[in-house]
Amino acid sequence: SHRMKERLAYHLNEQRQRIEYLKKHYGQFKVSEVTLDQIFNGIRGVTLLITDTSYVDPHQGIRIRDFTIPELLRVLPKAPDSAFPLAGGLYYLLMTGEVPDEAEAWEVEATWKERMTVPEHVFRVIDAMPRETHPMTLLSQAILALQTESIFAKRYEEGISKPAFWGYYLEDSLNLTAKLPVLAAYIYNRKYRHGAYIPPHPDLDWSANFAYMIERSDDPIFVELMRLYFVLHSDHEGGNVTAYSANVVSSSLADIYFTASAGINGLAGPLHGLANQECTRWLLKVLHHFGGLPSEEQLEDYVREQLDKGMTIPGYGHAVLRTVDPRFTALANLAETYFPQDQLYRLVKRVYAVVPRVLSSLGKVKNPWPNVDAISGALLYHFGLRQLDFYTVLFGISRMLGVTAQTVWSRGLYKPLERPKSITSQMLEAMIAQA
Ligand code: NMX
Ligand code: MLT
Repeated sequence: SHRMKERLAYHLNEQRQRIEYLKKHYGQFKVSEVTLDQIFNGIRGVTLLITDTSYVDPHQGIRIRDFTIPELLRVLPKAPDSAFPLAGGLYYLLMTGEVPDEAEAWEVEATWKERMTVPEHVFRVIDAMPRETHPMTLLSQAILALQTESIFAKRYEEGISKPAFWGYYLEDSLNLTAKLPVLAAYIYNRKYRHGAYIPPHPDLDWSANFAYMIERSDDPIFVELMRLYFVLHSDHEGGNVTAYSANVVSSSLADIYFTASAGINGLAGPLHGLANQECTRWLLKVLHHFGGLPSEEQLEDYVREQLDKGMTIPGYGHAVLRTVDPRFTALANLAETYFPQDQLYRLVKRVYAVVPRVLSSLGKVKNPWPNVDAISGALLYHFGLRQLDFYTVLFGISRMLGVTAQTVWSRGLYKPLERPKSITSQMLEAMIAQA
C-alpha cells in the first residue's frame, strides 16, 4: 500500500521531530510517580507508555486515533453493501492517523489480497498438533511458523540501520495481517469441520473473507458482525497485556512474527482475551442451571453464591475502564437490531441488569460494568459459531491490526530496548527504613 507507507513516513518524521523537541526541552518533566501499592497492584494507574494509535478514556472508553467507537463507525469507508467499515480502512487509520478515503482503504485491502498466500509449512505445523489443542495455541504457533518469512530479520542480518527498520516492520506487518483471516479459518476448519483448506475469495474484503473461508458468508448479518467485531477488537492503547507483551518483545528488535506471537500468548489468559470464551461458557451454565432464562432475583442469588465461592464473573470489570465498555454497547446495538429475542442475548441483558449492582455491593471492585467480553461470544453463538474456545482467535486476529501498527510506530520513533529496573523485597524494606 504505497499511499499508506508514504503518509506513515510523513507522520513518523513529524512525530520524531516533536519527540526530539520534547526530550530536549522537557526531559526532566515528571509524568508519573509510583507508589508501593501500585507496584504490588500490577502497575495499575501508572502512566509509563506513550502509544499514539489509541487511548482508553476511563469514562468514555476506547478512542482509536481520537475517534470514539460511534465516530469510527461513521467516518471510516464502508465495505460494499455494508453498514460497517472495511478493515483495510481501519488499518490505514491506525497506521497513519488519517481517515482514509475509499481508494486508500481499498488499496490496503488490495495489498492484503496480494499477500494472503500462506506457506505450506505453516499449515503443516497446525496439522501436526493434536486435535484437542487450544485454537489460541495453534494461532500463536502458526504466526511463529511464519517467522521464516520475516524480511526485517533477513535485512537486519545483512546490516541495516535504525531509519530503515520501520519500513521492513511495515512490510512484515502487511504480510502477516494479510494472512490472519486465512490462518484463523484454517484453524477453524481443521479443528471443527471437514479440515479442507478453503482459499480466500479474490473479490471479498478482509473481514468478509474470513466468513467466506469458514463457509458462512451466505448470512449477510454474520458478515456484518465480523466486520464490526474486527473493528471493535483492534486496539486498546498500549498497556493491555497483549500490546504490552508485544511492545516489550519487539523492543529487542525481535521481528513482527515473534512480536505478534507474544501478544497472542498474552491474550490467551482468562483475565484478558479468553474472558469471551469463559463468559459464554458461564452464560450457558446459567441457562442450563435454571433450565432457561432466570429472573433477576434468581440471577442475583446465583451470582452472589459464585462470588462467595471466590469466583470471578467473566466479562465484568476492567483495569482502566470505569464505565460500560462502548464495544459492549456497539455489539448490543447489533443484537438489538437483528435478534432482540435471542435467549442468550436476553440473558446477557439480564446479567447486565444484575451484576453491576452486585459487584458494586462488594465495595472492592473498581469497575462493576461489562467489558466487550460480556457479550461478544453470545453474538457468535447466535450465528451458530458454537466452538467457544475459538472466540479468542477472532479477538486475536483483530488485535494484531493494532499491535502491528503500534510496533511499526515504535520502530519508526526509534524507541529503545524496554527494560525497567527491579529490586528485591528486602531492598524495598531497606528503602522504607532509610526514608
Ligand atoms: N468478578 C469478581 N471479582 C472481581 C471482578 C469480577 N468480574 N472484577 C474485579 N474483581 C475483584 C478482583 O478480583 C479484586 O479482588 P481481590 O482484591 O479480592 O483480589 C478486586 O475486585 C479489585 O479488582 P479491580 O481493581 O477492580 O480489578 P483489576 O484491575 O485488578 O482487574 C480484571 C481487572 C479485568 C482482571 C478483573 O475485573 C476481572 O478479573 N474481570 C473478569 C475477567 C474479564 O472480564 N476480563 C476481560 C477484560 C477485558 N479484556 O478483554 O481483556
Ligand atoms: C483489551 O481490549 O485489551 C481489554 O479490554 C483489556 C485492557 O485494555 O486492559
